[in-house]
Amino acid sequence: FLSHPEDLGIVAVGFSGGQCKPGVDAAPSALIESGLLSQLRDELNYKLHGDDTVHSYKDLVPREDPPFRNMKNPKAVSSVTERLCDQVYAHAKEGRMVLTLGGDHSIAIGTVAGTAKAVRERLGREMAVIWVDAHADINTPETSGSGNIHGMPVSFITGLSKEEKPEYFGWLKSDHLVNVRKLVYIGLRDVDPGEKRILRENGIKAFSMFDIDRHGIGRVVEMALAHIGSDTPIHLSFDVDALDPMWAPSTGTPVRGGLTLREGDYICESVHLTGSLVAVDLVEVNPSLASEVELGAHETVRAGFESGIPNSSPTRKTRTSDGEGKAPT
Ligand code: 4U7
Ligand code: MN
Ligand code: MN
Ligand code: MN
Repeated sequence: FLSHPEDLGIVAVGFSGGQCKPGVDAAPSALIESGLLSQLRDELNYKLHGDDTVHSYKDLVPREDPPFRNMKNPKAVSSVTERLCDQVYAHAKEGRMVLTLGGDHSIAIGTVAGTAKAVRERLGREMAVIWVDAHADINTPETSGSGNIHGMPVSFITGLSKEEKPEYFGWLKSDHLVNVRKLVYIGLRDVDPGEKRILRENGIKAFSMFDIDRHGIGRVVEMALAHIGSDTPIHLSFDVDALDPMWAPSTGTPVRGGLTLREGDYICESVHLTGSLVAVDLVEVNPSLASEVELGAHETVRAGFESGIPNSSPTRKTRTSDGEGKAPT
């Protein structure tokens, strides 16, 4: 589905307004300083598009932003995601894969909206979303107990949450949305009661940690891809808290009993191998939350990329620096 598979649009989003803990806005710089972009460029031979600057969108954050329908920072999150949607759309419209570095998970409202619209226009198709996360992020403003919008993005991008007012996500139109039948979760283990009801009532496909224990990651990914159907463009939204805190402790809402580092990598590698991947989000890395585990931030930043972007395309050189990272066979 990519007209330029060797091209990668990079969007670095230093935004944390979808939740209350500072620090997640520093993740893109931490990832970039650790060498993510140079690895993509020099080892995986991608041609990178987009400036290396991290966008903070400060000009879009209003002084006054009182809760609206129980949402915290609603105007800020709405206008940041609206701008982000345009940035992602511009890359995707050119037929490039898009990699967005968050930021908290509210930013996926913008990234998914941008790719969904570009995929419709460029290919005349509906896109699928694979949401890898400990959480379902499908609260509506009304079911949310926290009011944090990073727990709501899926409800907005599927149209389950609707709002007319343009400054409160009313900018989302039908061509930005994804069908609930084209949504699949992997890694769930902390789902709110209201979210469980939404998943059930809409028949949404979800593979929890229980399913991974039962079937193994290989079979779960196979079933997830079968549900989406072959020949469907895929947007992968990866919340680092899907990984067990052992591998990714520096995140705002860690939940024990998560994916191993290899299981997380395996998901990314398998999805990439389909050849249908059009966009990836990497979100919820918070380098400042590292007090308990001395090396937590470093480990979490590393987990975000060192083997997370698979080197599985036959057109790319295999990684040689450490003898690892060969394409899966
Ligand atoms: B994340 C939560 F109540 N469900 O809505 C909520 F448990 O992007 C957590 O997955 C949301 O990290 C977590 O606030 C959002 C809570
Ligand atoms: Mn999460
Ligand atoms: Mn999330
Ligand atoms: Mn989180």
